[in-house]
Amino acid sequence: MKHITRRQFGKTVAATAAVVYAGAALPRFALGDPEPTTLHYPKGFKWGCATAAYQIEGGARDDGRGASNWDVFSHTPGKTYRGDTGDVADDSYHLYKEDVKLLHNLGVSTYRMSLSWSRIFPNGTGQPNAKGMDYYQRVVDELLANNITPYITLFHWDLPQALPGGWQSRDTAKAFADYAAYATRRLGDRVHHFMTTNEFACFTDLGYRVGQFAPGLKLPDKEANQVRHHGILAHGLAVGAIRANTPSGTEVGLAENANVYVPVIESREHIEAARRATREGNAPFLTALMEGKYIDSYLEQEGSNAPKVEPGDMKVIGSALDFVGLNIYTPQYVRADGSAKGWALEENPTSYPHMASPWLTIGPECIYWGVRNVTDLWKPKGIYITENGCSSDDVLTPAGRVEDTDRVMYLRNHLTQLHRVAVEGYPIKGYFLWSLLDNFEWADGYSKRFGIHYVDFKTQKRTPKLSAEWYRDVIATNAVE
Ligand code: GBH
Repeated sequence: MKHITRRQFGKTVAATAAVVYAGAALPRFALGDPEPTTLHYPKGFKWGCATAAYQIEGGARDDGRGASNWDVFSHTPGKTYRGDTGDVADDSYHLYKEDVKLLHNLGVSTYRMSLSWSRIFPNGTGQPNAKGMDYYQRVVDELLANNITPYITLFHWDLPQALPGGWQSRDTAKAFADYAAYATRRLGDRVHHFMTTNEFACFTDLGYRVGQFAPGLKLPDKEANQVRHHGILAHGLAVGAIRANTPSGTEVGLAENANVYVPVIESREHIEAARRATREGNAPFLTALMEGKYIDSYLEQEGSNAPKVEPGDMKVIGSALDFVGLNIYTPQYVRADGSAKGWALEENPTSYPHMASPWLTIGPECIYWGVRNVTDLWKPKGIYITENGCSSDDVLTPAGRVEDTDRVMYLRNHLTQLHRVAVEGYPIKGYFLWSLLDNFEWADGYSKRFGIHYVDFKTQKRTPKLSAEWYRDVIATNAVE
């Protein structure tokens, strides 16, 4: 793909410069730093791709799968773009071997996928459905046969519809732990990395307070805060359930879209402001997990709407983790101010650039500061970027190509910041690109494409985009040129 590497290019420039300017003092770059800009990642760095069950599987009624809240929500008129649903999606339920082949061709060492809870427990609790579990055994075996290590998320938003009250009920947290126990016991001989939940704010606040995601409720603050509490309690209970049902050495974490606070200027005061913002701005979720408590500023802010906590809850919620997974897409800029709080959010100007999804503003430093703030505050044993990627207005040309130059630009810049944080010694272990292939983008239906493989949703044909070619090179060289 490349005709001349930067290394060769650098040598050529240096040789030419030496002839023309022999004897003169030259700027360092002209003398040919052997690899001026090649960014090498640590040895053994894990490169992967991420997906989620409801977004790719389809097969919504196959082999005894029960309905999830997202089946119901997406089939409710007006909830998703043009009424799109995950009934078929990428049909990965039937085409999973093809998808593992895509992963193999990329050369990834890891793959992050999720399980559909209602495939395994059609009613959320009670009798498991053997055929549902069998499907995941097949997928895992196919991955392992291709030397790809599975990282499994137990809950990526598709909640069994049969559970009364959904996340409004504390019993759902217990049901989740039972499901986690069963699924990880069945997979634990072959799978050694599990994530409990994906993005608390999305399945709690967006589902129950804002109403934009399933189940589409707009509850008052007190009830919505209780939903949040049940979400993090479910995580904590599942950590214990997984540990009790898998061999020692199994790694347990989660995938969380913590708000990433980037200092407006990298000066000491703004860096300090961003660190404080990270702790306070993530108080209901990541901070509660890392510290095993709701911090004072959150309790004060919520006052009488604060969640009801039962004895022992916070200890469970604060269960030790083997790694923290961060889903990182966008930055929030923060500056130090004179207030008692010490920080304030900066608003972006209207000219601030974004990708195809309007919310997806571009600020590659979010990768660096996301990892750094979380490490500086809580020193987790390991961190993964469990999602990073973007939507583009991809077009399949008649020649069968997708030239997603903007996605390559987005990814290259984010990986540059990933390199920066790795060489500074932060405990970053791996990176999962969202996503392997175009898929059901929740409320946006099929209108937003996040894949590095283009999917024709009529024929289910997968076509690697330019970004897939580019990512394959990154993985092969363990470097960004
Ligand atoms: C992730 O969420 C999800 O884990 C993944 O399933 C999803 O496909 C991927 O990102 C891409 O979106 O419409 O302005 O109200 C990332 C966090 C939270 C970002 C919800 C979009 C809606 C913003 N997402 N948010 S808006």
